[in-house]
Amino acid sequence: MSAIATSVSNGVGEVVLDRPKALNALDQAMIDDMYPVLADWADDPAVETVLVTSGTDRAFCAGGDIRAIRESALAGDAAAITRYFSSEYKLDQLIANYPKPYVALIDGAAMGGGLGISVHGEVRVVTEKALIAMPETAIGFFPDIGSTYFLPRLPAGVGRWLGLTGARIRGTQALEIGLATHAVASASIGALADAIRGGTPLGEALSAAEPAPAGDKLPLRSIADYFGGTEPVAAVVGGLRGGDDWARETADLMDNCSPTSLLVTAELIARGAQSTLDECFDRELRAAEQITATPDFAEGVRAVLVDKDREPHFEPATIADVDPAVVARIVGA
Ligand code: QUE
Repeated sequence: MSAIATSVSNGVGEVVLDRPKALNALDQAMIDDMYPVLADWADDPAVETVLVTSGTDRAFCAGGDIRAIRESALAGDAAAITRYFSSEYKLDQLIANYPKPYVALIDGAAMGGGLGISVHGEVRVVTEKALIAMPETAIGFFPDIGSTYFLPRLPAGVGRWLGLTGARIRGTQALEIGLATHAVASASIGALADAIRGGTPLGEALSAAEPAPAGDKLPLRSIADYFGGTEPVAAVVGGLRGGDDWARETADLMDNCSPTSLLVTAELIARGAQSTLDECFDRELRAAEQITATPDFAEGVRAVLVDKDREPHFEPATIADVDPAVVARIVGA
């Protein structure tokens, strides 16, 4: 076994994510180990409920193994990249179609690939310490893991806002928009996990948990005003620049992102609104293969995760200079 631990007791199959030094970022071995276990449990009468937890209080799962993907890209190993994303998306699809209650307990960061193994499940429990985001535009990638299906189905503009800006939201805010199904106090998440492990019926265990303290609500009105339409990305940024403090801070977030990623993301979310989940995963796989071969991906991962200088030099550097043919090639037919 890799960085996951699995067990079955009292009708509950549990997966513990345990790669603390990498904030549980999903590597190829974790995906390869997790898939067959979940596939077995789907047909195993001894398993009534699946529980996914983190072995560290530092994170639920920070994302995919983006560093390794960058290494594969720099080495020209396209097959390794295809293997990674196709196995990751296959795992997400298994969870989306899971025949039993699939419960994720999120008490820390859940971003990118971490949302792929939680948001598609039936029950997503967060705490006030949960930090949720799709931050890929900052690394020259795009929101994947089936998010091009669920982002356009969130309340007005919220999906475009999350996907374009990489904004981080809290657990209670994720509940507000339906990404989470329950919000419980971080102090009681251990007791909730123990109750579920002990075979307490899920509904009963959830009702007994202390609710998460209320936090700031999302600025849903502003999000809808700026992101709720179908304007091109350049027009969204222009509108934000002429707006209030929140709007200008939001524009600043987008300034740190790859312009190519921003345009690819807007197009994938627009197409995802009209597609099935399976179509979204297929489109994302082709786009992931294409975009990881571009210099912006290697540069974005370098700036955010390798050198951590957070000063990526994206090319082209402005939205206006991105060739629409390049976006069309990445997004596909
Ligand atoms: C965008 C991403 C990821 C990210 C940051 C982004 C991502 C990812 C990680 C990450 C963070 C800390 C770690 C680690 C990985 O950060 O996918 O191993 O220790 O995995 O802006 O997509």
